Parts: sequence; structure tokens; C-alpha cells
Amino acid sequence: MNTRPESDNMSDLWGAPVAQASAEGARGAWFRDTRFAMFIHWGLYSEAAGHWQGRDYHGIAEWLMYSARLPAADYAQLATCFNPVDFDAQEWVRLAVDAGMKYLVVTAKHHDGFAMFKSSASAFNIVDATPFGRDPLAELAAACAAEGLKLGFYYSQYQDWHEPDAAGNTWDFTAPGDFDRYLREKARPQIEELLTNYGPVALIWFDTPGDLSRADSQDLLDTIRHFQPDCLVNSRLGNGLGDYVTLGDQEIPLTAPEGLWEAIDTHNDTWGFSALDHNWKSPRELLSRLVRVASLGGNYLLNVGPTGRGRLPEPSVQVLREIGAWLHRHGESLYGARPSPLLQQAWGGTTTAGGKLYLHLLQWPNNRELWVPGLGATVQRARFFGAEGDLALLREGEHLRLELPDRPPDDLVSVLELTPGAPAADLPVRAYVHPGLVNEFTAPFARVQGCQLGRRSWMEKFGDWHHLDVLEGWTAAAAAEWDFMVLAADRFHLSAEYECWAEADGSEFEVTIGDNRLTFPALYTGGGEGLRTRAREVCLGLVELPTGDATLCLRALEVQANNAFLLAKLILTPFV
Ligand code: FHN
Repeated sequence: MNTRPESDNMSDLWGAPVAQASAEGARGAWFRDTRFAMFIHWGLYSEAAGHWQGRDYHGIAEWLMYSARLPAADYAQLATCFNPVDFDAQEWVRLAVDAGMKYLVVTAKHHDGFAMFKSSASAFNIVDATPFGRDPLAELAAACAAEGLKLGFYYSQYQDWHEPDAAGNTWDFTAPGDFDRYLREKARPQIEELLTNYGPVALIWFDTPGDLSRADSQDLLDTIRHFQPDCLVNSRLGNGLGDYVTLGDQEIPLTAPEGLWEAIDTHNDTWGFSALDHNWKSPRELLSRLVRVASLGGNYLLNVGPTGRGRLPEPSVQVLREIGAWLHRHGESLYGARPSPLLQQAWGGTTTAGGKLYLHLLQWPNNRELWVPGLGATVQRARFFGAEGDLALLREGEHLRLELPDRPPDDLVSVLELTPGAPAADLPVRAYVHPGLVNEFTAPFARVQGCQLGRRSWMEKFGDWHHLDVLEGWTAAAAAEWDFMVLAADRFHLSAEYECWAEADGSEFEVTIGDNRLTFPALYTGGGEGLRTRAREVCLGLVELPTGDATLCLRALEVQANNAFLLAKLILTPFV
């Protein structure tokens, strides 16, 4: 079954991604350069694994109770057979540590209202309501303390589908509840339990604050500050009161938010375990997402969804082992490293630490020439991690050119270390077109007139969020421009990734880049108001670019419906 939520706009539930702490603040010091962490979604839903009474529920499995509109009493029956005898806290924590993860966040209570810890505030908890009878959070806390892994607890403070007084369960509890009573008698006492029974808690990870009042968010924050003043709180506390920003689900940003932040991601398309979901991201895909987040200064919180028996899915175990081995070889390029002024280039991400500059090569140039803009004069040495010998430094004016081997030295992501590396502070932050690589001109970096930057967020199955920054609201003669420098002349296919709804089909555009001019009609892609986004890459034509400064300009010539064309990016693909 594929059940869509009543509101397609989960961002209303997430709250604004703003936070209080600056990256320099003392409380957040440990969090700043942490880079990689483990998220664990585990609860009664893991036992159901996407099935209920012979039916399949695709999408995020921890929302089963919602998707199947299960009465609270029926869902609670899952507790009677929840017996995760294979659970081994040490094994999970060791895996996280070996994978190079520096903190762990586990669901203490998800929206289903079931506490995965011993609670005096509600008998609907793993110790009192299941045959298992153990407290996994206590075991995880002990294992984390032993291994030096920081521990955080996920807590759904607003939605609790088990409670008539809380938010979220509109199919079962129709009469208005007493939300204050729920906060007073369950949420706040349980948060106090989490802060007093499990040793130092590094962070409390709230979720879906919905329309929680500012006073309620403040009250929860005060509770946390009272019991554990050093405990961090994420922005999903609501009302802008958290310490650091949690981005949207599965959002890998193109630009960094202010202050401390974390991107959160799934290994497949669900948080809680689903027997229906085999769409695992590969080690290279996960690593490139980690690198993209790190090159903007964020942390990457990657989820695993253990089964009802308490086992981590084998694909997750394998991928974490591979990433851990990679981080063991390349860790100094990420941990404690800061974004470099080069940020992200066509070939990948960059970081800087200890006077070195690290280039994470997510694309391998087809002509084996790698250009490092702006650093021609300063670099003394370039070498690949794990490879013999230095690369020859070929200076091209202010730029550096390196001749790469035929094959990347690392099967996953190859990392180049440049020495002394710390790029000149006055290195101009600008865009470059790299020969032999796919170069993208994305919406957030455009200078716009007559259109504006917007964001599309949508679900494919259910709860598996996708995000796209777009330029929207195109009026007649609207234009988007990107200035850049072509590092070496090359020929490219120019394409556009856009969504065009039926109303805008046939709208006309002109694109100029250097001396090239192309016109094109926007072609219907699918999609529409309130529907899933259906952006497509459409090839516009061949362009030749000489070395030097240039501008790419996309201009509307005739727009049929100005809210029905959404441009995500223009793309240059080497013409080979
Ligand atoms: O509704 C939850 C979802 O189940 C999951 O826990 C994610 C993780 O960020 N948070 C909410 C949706 O954003």
C-alpha cells in the first residue's frame, strides 16, 4: 500500500532550521568537527517491518501505525511479541566506532509513543510491556561509555500516537485532548528519566515540533539545561530554540546553513526496518554524501534500522565496515577539518586541516587533467593518499594543473593532499568550469531577475523525502545568470534540469554562454501543483567554451504560466 500523509508539507512539522549556538560556542565544541555519526531507528515498528495483517506498507516503516491507521490498542499488541533477543549493544557501538562515527542517536520514543527504555511515566515501554524485559538504552549507554562514543536520544515530543492527549493520532482519538497534560505527565517526565538514568547525554534529538508553542519548547529546553547543562539540543525542538540545525530528512545541501549543523540520511528509503526496502545506497554514494556535507562544514548522521530481533541489516553492517576502512585511511582529511575556500568544485569537495588542503575526488576527469584553481603559486607538493610518489605540479598562471593516473588510486573516493595547502585567505571565492568534467550551475548560486529561489520537497513512496532547490516564478524576460571562469577550453553538451508542468509546456527560453546562443521550448515533464516533483535533464545543444571569464544566462522569452516552470540547474557535460 502507498499511503500519502494528510499534509504533504512535512516541513510544517519539522519547524524552521534555525539554531542558537554559533560554531564557536563551548557547548557545541565537540560537535563542530565530528563529521560522521550513527542514527538508529528502532521500536515496535521494526517487528512489523512494513507488514500488517497480510498487507504491505511501503515507505518509512516507523509510520506503519499511521499508514495503516491502526487503533492504538491494536498496535500496542506488537509489544507482546517484541523480543529482540539478538540485540547486542556492544556490537552496535563497536560497529559505529569502527565505522568512524563519533556520536550515536537512538530512538528513545518515536511517534508511536513506545518508550525503548524503562519508564515510570508510562507502562508502554520495552521493560514493562514486552517479553524482552531489558532496557536497551541502559545497555547502549554502558557500551558507549566503554567505547568513548557520545550518546544522544531521539524523542518525539509533539506526536505521540498512543496518547489521546498528544498530537498526531487523528484517526483514533477524535476528541480534543489535553496537550498540557501529556507534556506534564509523559513527555517531560520521560525526558527527565533520559537525563538522569543514563549518564552523560550528549544530545537530545527532538522531532516534528509541529505547532508546539514557544513556551513548551522553552520548557523542554529548561528541563534539559537543568539536568544536563552540556547536553546539545537539535533545531527540531521547535521555535528556533535548539542549539544546532538539523536539516530536512535526506537533505544534502548545496550551501551551508549558519552555525552548527547536521545532515541526516537513510541507508535505503526508510528509517525503521522494512522487509520491503532493498534500495541500499552504495558505499561510494554514502561516502560522497558524507564528503559533500563535510566540505560545507556539517556532520552526517546516517541511519541504520535494526530488525525486530535486534539485528542490524547485513547491507548496513557491510557498508559501515567499508566506510570505516576508508575513513581509517583518509580520516585526517575529514575529522577536525574545515571547509576550504574552494568549497566544492566540479571534481568534488575540499577541506583543510593542519595546513594541508584535501581534495575529495568524486569525479575523475576523462582527460586525466585535474585543475586546482587559484593555487598555482602556493602548492609545494601534491600526493594521493595511499599511493607512492608525488604528482608533478604544472603551474598554469594562477592555477595548478595535475596529471592524474589512468585509474583512481582508491576504489571508493580518492583523496589528494596538497602541501602547504592552506589556500591564501584572499583566494577569490568564484565559480570555475573544469575541462573534462561535468560542471553544474545550480539554482542557489544564480543572480536572478524576475524569478526567485525556491525549494521543492516531496515524497516518492511515503516519508522518503527528496529536495530540490529551484528557480521559480518565471515572468516574461526573467533571467538567471552565473559568472565563472573556464580553466581550459573545451566542448560540452549544455543541458537543463527542470520541471515543466502542463501549463508551461512550450514556454520559450534563450540561453547564452560565451559566444554560444541556444533557444529552446520548455517540454512538459510531468509534475504539477501538489504533486511529486518530476524534474528531468533535457539536452539543449553543443557549446564551445574558450579559456577565460564568461557568463551563463538563461532568459525567458515567452512564459505560458509563470509558476509552472522550475529550473534546478544547467549542466555542462564533456562532449566526448
Ligand atoms: O516522522 C519522522 C520520521 O519517522 C523520522 O524519524 C525522521 C528522521 O528525521 N523524522 C521525522 C520526519 O522528519
